[in-house]
Order: sequence, then C-alpha cells, then structure tokens
Amino acid sequence: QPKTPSKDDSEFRDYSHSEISRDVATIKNSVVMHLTATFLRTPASIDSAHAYLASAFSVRDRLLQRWNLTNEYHDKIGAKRVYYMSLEFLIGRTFDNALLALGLRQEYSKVLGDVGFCLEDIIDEERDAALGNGGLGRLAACYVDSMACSNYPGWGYGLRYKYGMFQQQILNGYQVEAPDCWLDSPNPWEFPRPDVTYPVKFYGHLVRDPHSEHRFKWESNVVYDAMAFDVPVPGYGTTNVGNIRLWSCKTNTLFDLNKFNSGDYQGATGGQVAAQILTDVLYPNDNTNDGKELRLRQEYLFCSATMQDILARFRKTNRPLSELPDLAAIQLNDTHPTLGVPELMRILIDDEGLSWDEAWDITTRTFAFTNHTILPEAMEKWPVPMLDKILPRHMGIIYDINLFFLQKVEKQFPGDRELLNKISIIEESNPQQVRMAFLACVGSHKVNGVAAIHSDIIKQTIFKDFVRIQGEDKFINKTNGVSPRRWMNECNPDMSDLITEVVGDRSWVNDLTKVKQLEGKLEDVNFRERWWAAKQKNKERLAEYILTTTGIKVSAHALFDIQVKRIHEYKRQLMNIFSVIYRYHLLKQMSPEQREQEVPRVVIFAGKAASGYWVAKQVIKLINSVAEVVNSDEEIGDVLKVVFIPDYSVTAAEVIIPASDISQHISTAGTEASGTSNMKFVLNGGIILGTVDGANIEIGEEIGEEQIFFFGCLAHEVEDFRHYLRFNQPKPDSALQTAFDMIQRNTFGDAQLFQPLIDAIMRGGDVYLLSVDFPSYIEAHKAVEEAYRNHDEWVTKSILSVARMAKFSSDRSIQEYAEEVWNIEPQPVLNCGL
Ligand code: GL9
Repeated sequence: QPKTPSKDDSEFRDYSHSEISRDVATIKNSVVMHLTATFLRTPASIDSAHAYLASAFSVRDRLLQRWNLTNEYHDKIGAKRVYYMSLEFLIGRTFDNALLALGLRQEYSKVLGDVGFCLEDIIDEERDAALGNGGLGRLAACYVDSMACSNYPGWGYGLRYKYGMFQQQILNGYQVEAPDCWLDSPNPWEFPRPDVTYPVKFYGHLVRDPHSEHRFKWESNVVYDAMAFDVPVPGYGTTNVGNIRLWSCKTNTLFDLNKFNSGDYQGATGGQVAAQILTDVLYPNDNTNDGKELRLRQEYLFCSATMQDILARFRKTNRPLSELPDLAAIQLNDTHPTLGVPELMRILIDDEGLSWDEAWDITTRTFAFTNHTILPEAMEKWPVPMLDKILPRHMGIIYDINLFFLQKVEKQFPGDRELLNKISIIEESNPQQVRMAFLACVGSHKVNGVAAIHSDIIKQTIFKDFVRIQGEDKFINKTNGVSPRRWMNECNPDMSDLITEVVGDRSWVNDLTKVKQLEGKLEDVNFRERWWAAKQKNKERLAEYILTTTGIKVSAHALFDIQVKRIHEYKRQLMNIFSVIYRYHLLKQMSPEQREQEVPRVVIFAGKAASGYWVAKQVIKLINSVAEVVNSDEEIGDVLKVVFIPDYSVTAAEVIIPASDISQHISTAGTEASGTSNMKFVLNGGIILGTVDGANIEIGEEIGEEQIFFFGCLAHEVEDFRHYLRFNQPKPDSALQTAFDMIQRNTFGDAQLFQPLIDAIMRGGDVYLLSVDFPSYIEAHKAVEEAYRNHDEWVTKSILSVARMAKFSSDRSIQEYAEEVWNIEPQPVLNCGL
C-alpha cells in the first residue's frame, strides 16, 4: 500500500493550482527542457520530429495540469458524470487543436520560428490517432470535445488499439492495406496509468450461491489485466479538460515463470501473446458485423474494465449503490458496448449482493442507447454457444433479463406468441443468437436515433414492437453534430477569421448560433469577395495536396465535386463514377468549341473499403481506371479530371472538406442514418448534392431548399421499388446504359473486372436503386452546373448556408443529451480554493 502524505504543504497545492505562465520565454524554456530531458536532444541536434515532440510535451504539461484541476473540482462538488462508451474514437491530431484551445498558437509559432521552423510543418509531424472506422468513431470524438468545451463532466471510454485504422495504399488502382503502427513513436497525447488496472475474467464455470436464487460465483480460468491510458481532450476557451480513458491489455503478469524455468521459453510468453492480441487491432468494418470471437472478447474486456472503473469512482463518494444513476449516466455508442449491461448486473448481484430487482432498476436508470444504423448486416448478434463458453455468467444474466422481459410482455399482451418471438432477446435460430440491439434497448431508459428521419425509421422497423410495449417516450431523436473547433476554426482559418470579424470576436467557436450574423453581410461586396478568396485558397491548398499524394495536376479554378466517406454500396460511389463516365462520353461527343463552354470539373473521391468487402474494392479499382483514362485524354484536358486520394483520414478530411464547391451525400433514401460529413462540408461553405436521407433533410430545412440540390426517390418509396426489382429487370435510362456500354467496350481496361458491378444492378435486384435514381441524379448535376455558372448566386448560397448551420454544432447535440437523457449540468472549473 502506498503511503499518504502526513502534512499539507500549501506551496505544493499553490504550484499545482496556479497555471503555468503563458509568456514566450516560459514556453521556450519548457520546450527546451523536454527536448533535452525527455528526448535527449540538444538545440544542435533538433529536427522537425523532435521539435514536434518537445513542443507537444510542453503543451501536454498544461493539459495535464488542467486535467487535474478539472477532476479535482468535479470530485469535490460531487458532480454527476456522463460516460460515453464507444469501441471507436477517431481523434485525428491533437497538437494544433490544443494550441487553439489554449490560445497559444502564436506563442508556439514564435518559439519554433526562432529556430527556423514553420509551425505548419511541425504540425504535420503528428500522426493521426485513428481508433475508428468512420462517422460513428468521429462522432464520439466530437462529442467528448463538446463536453469539454461546454463544461460538462464527461468522459469517453474506449480501447487503446495498438494498430488503428489500416493505411490505404493504391497499387495498380487497387486498395492495399498496410498496418497503422501509430504507437511506433512516442505519443504525447496519452498518459499511462499503471495504477488504474483491473482484472477481467473469461471462460470457466459457475457455482450457485446456496443462499440466494440469483447469485453465482464465477470461477474463471483466464484473467487479463486491463490498464488505463488517459487521453486529455482540450476544452476551447475554458479551463475544463475532458478525458478519453482507453484500455490496453497488460501482459507482464502473464509471464509463466514455471515454464521459463523448465526451459520452455516460448511457452513462457504464450499467455502474453494471447492476451495482447485483445487490444491489438481495430476491426476495420464499417456498418458490418462479422461475429468474430476475438471481437466479442475485445468488447467484454472494454465493458468490464469500464464498469469496474465507474464503480470504483462511485464508491469513493460513499453513497449507496441505489444512487448510482444520480452520479453516473452511461451512453452506449451503438450496440458494441452492450455487454456493459449484464456486466453491471453481475457486479451488483454477485459482488455487491443486491437483489435482482434492485440491480435491474439501477442498471436501466443508468444506461441509454444510441442506434446508428438499420443495415441488417450491421446488427450485432452473438451465437449463444460462443457467449456461453466465453462469458457463462453473462449468458445466464441475459437469459434472465429476457425471461423477465417476456413475462412482463406476456402479462401486457396475453397469448401473443408471435409477439414474444419477435421481441425475444434470444433469436430462435440454429444456433440461437443474442440480439444485442434488443438487449441494449431493454437495458436502457432511453433509445435514440441520430437524425430525425432515422429516429422515425427505427420506431417503425426494428423497435416497432418495443415502442408498443415500452411507450413512445422512451424513443427519441438526437440529431448528430460536429465540432466547430476542429471542423471550422482549425481546418478553415481564413473563413474563420472572416466570421470572427463579423461577430466581433471568436466566441462563435463555442456558440455557433452567432454565425447567423453572416446574413447581414450578404450585400457587402468586399466581404463576398473575401469569402470567395478564402474558398479559392482552400481549393489551391487541396490542389497542392492532390499533386503530392497522387501526382495529378488539377486546376483550382474548376468546380470541385467531392465524395469522401467509407466505400459502401449503400453510399453509392458507384453511381457517382457511372455519372462521371457518362459525362466523359458527352464531352467526347462535343466539338472543342462546345467543350470550351463547359464548366471544368474535378471529381474527387476518397475513402477506405473494409478489407474483406470485395465489391467496395472493385469500385475503387473502377474509379482509378476511369481516372487513368480521363486524366490522360488530351482532348479533355482540364474540363474533367478524376482523382482518388489515397488513405482518407481525419487529417486528410481537414484539407479536403474546406475546398469543396459541391459534395455528394447520395445514399439510397433511408439507408444513411445521419451522415456527419454533410454537416462539415456545409459549415465550410460548400453546397450539397444529395438524396432525401439522413441529416441532409434537416440541413435542407435549416438552410433553405435553394441552398441544396436534392434528387432521388424518397425513403417510403424504396420498399416498393425494391420489391418490383426483385421480380423485374431494371430499365437503365440511356445515360446509365451509355456508362455500362463504355465499360463493356473495355474503355477503362478489362471489362470483366467490372462486370460484377453491373450485374449487381442488372441481375442482382439493384438493391440500392441506382437504376431508379440515375435520371434524377443526372438532372441534379445539370442544375448544379447551371447554378455554378452564376457566380454571384453561388456565393450567396455559400454564405447563407454557413449562416444557418448553427443547429449542426455537436454542442447543440450534447446539450440535448445532457438535458433530456443524462440529466447533467455544466460545471465550469472555478478558480475557487480547491
Ligand atoms: C454510422 C452511420 O452510418 C452514419 O450515417 C452516422 O452519421 C454515424 C454517426 O451516427 O454512424 N453508423 C455506422 O455504423 N457507421 C456510421 O458512420 N459506421 C462507422 O463509422 C463504423
């Protein structure tokens, strides 16, 4: 047991509570200290990598100090905390974000400038923390950012994957995956906590407690240690610092000394290898569930360590367990952390000795659940035999949760066997499966979708019967949002300076309702010109980025038409590239004089395909094959360029998004739960070409229909079209047929490669309705082009859009969650005597 201090030294306390000086000399001193003492370099042997590390560590000192203040304060006032549980946090870079939050960008720029470094180059030394796949993981990062900036006592909980999202290389037009070894160099943005470690059990068998019906002793034969790493989340313009606590499997206790002593050196470390694998790698799946046993073990390690940690913090308050829901709110980011529900039940019943009913009441008042997709292939289900083998106690608890739930429903709707079958947490398949979405729903007091349309759809589909049983009020909507810090102030400095000028200060970064004031500048010719100059500069920056990453030269005066997101059939990158092919065909038919009249266009794609998703990978190949032909066609020149930017990431997005004229969000209606990049593009003065789906709808409502180009069938029409196409051949219009024909004539290389993509439409039922939406898609493109020709109107659309986008700040989302789901209040760290 470590000893506690026997005296209170006021200097100790004062030093820790008074903020480190913010002047350039102090900063320079601290950078040099880290350079020499943390990294064993000298001013004579500094390079940009070490300039970054030394600067980052000196910034981290400040964050850790504020981190301490924040948590001491929240402990002291006994604040209720929210815990955002997510298997993914797509954080990206932190250095620039922290400099802006602390208001020290200029100071660091000066310090680095004094040794001849340019801050932008130093920022580029940082590797992304890419612990997520896409929208769902990035949303989690934006939400923790908003909690910190809005002073909510909130923590993220996740896993510290040794390998994050794979790096994508393009070889011969194909995606090739390389491991993301992001921890190979020191990571300034995590703080290891060997003292915060919990044992997590697996396998074994149960022994019934002779004195209690529901209590069991779980005698497990495999125990791993999960150790915490804390990632500070800088709050902008506030002293509060948030935290993302990531768990890593600790292996040193698993060294088998007996085996070592008997000469079995490999056997001695075998246990370490097995354990380490648990937090080695992020599953690179987007909107799919592949049901792998390792993934289940990852999820449980995560849930068990998190629940133990939350309870450990709660126990320090000495309040009775029945008050847990008054001090802790837990949000399940999709079903991935749902094992937290039976894990909390297990601890409360088996370890704390509570009755089933007491435990269930506490659990359901603590948890809330967010659903992020209705794609059937994404629904998590675990085979009962697998769960039973790895987590026998949890399987038993899930059976009981289900039993009591079904008994209640039977009372409510007597004799409705079909209903019981439909809502059972256990699916009667062979083998039986645990439906995690149902478990999450039953274990939570609130269930929400992520955009208005999606929240309606889940009430009419997967949770239809649950709405009947548990009441309409449990099912709510919380439309997603994005952080204005990262997605405006950081990635678009010129536009942000203009907004700051109009608002009078930078307070809009934490209160986005203020961007409304831009509407007053609509008639100001000088302002409009500068607005456009900012966009033009962003386009030039992207043109440069494209040149360095692909070698393709594009004109920054062309219309930039961008679709960047995970490659997925439902997102319809295929429809986009078909339209590009059709455009190429039209251009080839024209005389040079006619072509001169066209609006020059750069069509930009980026995004990763899940490594096992063959169709998505063929789409990437097709895009690159089309790009190769079009870009080298001298007749076409700058009138059309096609670019696939490799290795899409948060950092790439920060360059790409501010440069769009139009961006495409063209999922089949009803399939994209929300989308969040749609919000980012519009917040950066870009216009959307999109379907009536996800958050596109609410964006249209906010900014006005003149500011958005909608096309395609509506969500409620999709089922009829799909039904028709199951029994009838699709009828591609002449434009789509032209694209097929060109591919089949080997215009873009071996047609055989791409025939399966055409077959999915012509023989596979065209599930995503490309043939249905293509004509209106082409019309929408024409409308975009006409609008872009009228430059003045376009600038008006751009300014008006940004002015009306306040709703899509993640601060608004978080405030709604705080008030309607979590019941927590902002607690700004006050400089009162701690
Ligand atoms: C997603 C939805 O597909 C998006 O429409 C939504 O914006 C985000 C955030 O709510 O969630 N659901 C989902 O599984 N992914 C999403 O992006 N995919 C991943 O990122 C793993």
